[in-house]
Amino acid sequence: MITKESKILVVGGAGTMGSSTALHLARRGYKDIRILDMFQPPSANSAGNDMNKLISTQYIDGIWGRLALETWDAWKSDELFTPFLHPVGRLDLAKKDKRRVASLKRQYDLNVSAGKGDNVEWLHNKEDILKKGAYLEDGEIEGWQGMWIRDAGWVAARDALTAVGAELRRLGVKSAFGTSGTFKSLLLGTDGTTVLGVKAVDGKEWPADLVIMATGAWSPTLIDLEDQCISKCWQFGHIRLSAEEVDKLKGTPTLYNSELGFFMEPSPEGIMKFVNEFEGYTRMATCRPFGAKTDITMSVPRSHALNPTDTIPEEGERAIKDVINTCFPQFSNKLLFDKAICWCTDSYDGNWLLCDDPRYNGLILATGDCGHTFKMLPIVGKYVADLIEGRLSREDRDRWRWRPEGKKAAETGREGPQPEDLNDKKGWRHDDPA
Ligand code: FSA
Repeated sequence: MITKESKILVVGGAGTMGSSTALHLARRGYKDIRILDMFQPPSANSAGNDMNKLISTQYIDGIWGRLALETWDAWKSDELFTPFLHPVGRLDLAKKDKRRVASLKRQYDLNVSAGKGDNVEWLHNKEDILKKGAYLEDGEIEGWQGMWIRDAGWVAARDALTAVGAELRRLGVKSAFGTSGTFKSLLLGTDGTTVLGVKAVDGKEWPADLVIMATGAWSPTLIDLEDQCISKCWQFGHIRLSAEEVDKLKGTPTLYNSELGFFMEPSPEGIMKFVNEFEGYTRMATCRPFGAKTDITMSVPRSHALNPTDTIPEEGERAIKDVINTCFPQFSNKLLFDKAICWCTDSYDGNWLLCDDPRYNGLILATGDCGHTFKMLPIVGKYVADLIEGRLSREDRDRWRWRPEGKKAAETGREGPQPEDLNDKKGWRHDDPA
């Protein structure tokens, strides 16, 4: 029985799901929470440790639609988060692929039939698009179509994570970082199933009544998840704009094109991030997560923070430049810098794995998704807290349950081809020229 006095450890507590979980628990009055992480908030291993992330509300059907509306309200009303929301709207566009245009049109129609027609506008052609995003006037966007979404924009991701970290300290949440905050194994009772705490890589033992693993892309490498999640990486780079160029882009809608990539307005200092959209890369390697009897070959993240000379594959750089050249040919000679990969873990059906781990007593998993969780920073921890308190609705409990009986993570429900492997790509690794 978990009470407000119970000792709770949040592993990965300086990342997105972990810090949100610690926040909701602390706000509910839990008194003995400790976050463990390799890095202080904002964890340098977290995909959320990024200048900006997209946020949007057009996914009207399904669970991500429901959560998107809830989180939009939270970013707008929770004083901890409001400074980081930039509600500039979104252009969600497709180049030529008829299936993608049709899927956007379906979303548009759903919004209209749900009485949310004022949140979206269908853009039939370049002329319509330019009315919402004049910044694309030099872009090669002939034949593009799609929709504009009003309740959308971007969030200052790293700054928001930093603010949550500071709030956790203010609320009395304890922490441990470095080797004594880095998970090595669970501590189990003599029955082999009761969780008594966590052992860190330096041997430090942290006793606990409840352990929450919110370890993002590292989750499958730390606890045997029986193939329910597959970690993959995506890549991004930045360019530097002049004050005049920044001025022109200030407050403009974000642009997402599932056949190409996405971007948001630059920072006031003139740094603009560009991302190409694709199915991500795996990095197959061998490891032995806690609970596995033998080594397992799986996709294993490689921390950019621990390998700061890593950049991105040559083909990724070409794909990112393609986004820039297509949308802003006038920026095509700018240097792409701060190129990096970041890691997410997809569950095979795209839903969170947010449940009690049935193999143990006192272990909760909060991981796995389909690339949509950063925008849930204000609310995801509420669901973890509800799970702990037995208040999660039956439907949500079922959706996010332990479910190794499903398809395997490698057959992830995403559209498009299966991911290729980073080991086969050139140009990203600079410490080992062989
Ligand atoms: O519309 C969106 O909010 C894009 S999610 C961002 C993203 O980069 C994905 O596009 C990518 O495929 C991966 O899931 C990581 O997250």
